[in-house]
Amino acid sequence: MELKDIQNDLQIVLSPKRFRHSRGVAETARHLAEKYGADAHKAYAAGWVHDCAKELSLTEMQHIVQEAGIKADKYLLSSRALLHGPAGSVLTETKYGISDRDIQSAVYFHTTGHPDMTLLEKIIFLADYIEPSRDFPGVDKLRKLAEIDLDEALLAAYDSTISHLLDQKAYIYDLTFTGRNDLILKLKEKTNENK
Ligand code: DGI
Ligand code: FE
Ligand code: FE
Repeated sequence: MELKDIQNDLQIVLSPKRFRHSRGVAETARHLAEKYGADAHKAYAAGWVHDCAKELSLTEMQHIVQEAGIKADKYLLSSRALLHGPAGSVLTETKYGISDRDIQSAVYFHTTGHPDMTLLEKIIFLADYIEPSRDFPGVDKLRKLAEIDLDEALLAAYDSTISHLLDQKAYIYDLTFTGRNDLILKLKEKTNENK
C-alpha cells in the first residue's frame, strides 16, 4: 500500500486525536532520523503506523497476534496498553503491506522498548513521547534533551513512564525494566570511556 492509502485508512480507524498524534510521531521521527543518521523514510512510515492497532478491542488484538504465531505471555496478552504494539506490527505487514523488519520491530516495541534497541526503535519510542501534541509536565525538557542526546532522552522517557506506572500502582512489564536497565549500563560505560 502507498503511504497515502495507509494514511487514508488510519484516518478511518483512528480517532481524530490519535490520527493527529500519529502524524506528529511520523514528523518527529523523521526529524530525529535525519539528526541521528537513521533512515528518514522508514522512521516516517513507522511513526504513521505505530498505533494502528490502538483502538481495537483486546479480543481483536489477541486474535491478530495469535494468528500470526507470536509468542506472548499472559501479561502482554491481557493488556491493550501492552498488546497494541505487537498487534500493530502484524497489521503493519498484513494490512499495510510493509514488509520491512526494522519498521515492524519499531512498531512492536514502541510501548515497552527492550534491551539493545536499534536506532529506529529508539527514535519511534522517543518520538511517541515528545511529538508536538503531547502535553504533560516535563515534556518540553524532554524535547530539548532529544535535540542533544538521544540515549539520555530515551532514558528520561523510560524513567518518566516507570514513575508514572509506579504512581498508578500498575503492573510494570519486564521489557520496560530490562530495556531501561540496559540503557543505564550502556550510558555508564559511555561516561567511563570519556573519563
Ligand atoms: O499508544 P500511546 O498512548 O501513544 O503510547 P504508548 O504506546 O507508549 O502507550 C502508553 C501506555 O502504555 C501508557 O498508558 C503507559 C503504558 N505502559 C507503558 N509501559 C508499560 C505500560 N503499562 C503497563 N501496565 N506496563 C508497562 O510496562
Ligand atoms: Fe502506542
Ligand atoms: Fe503513540
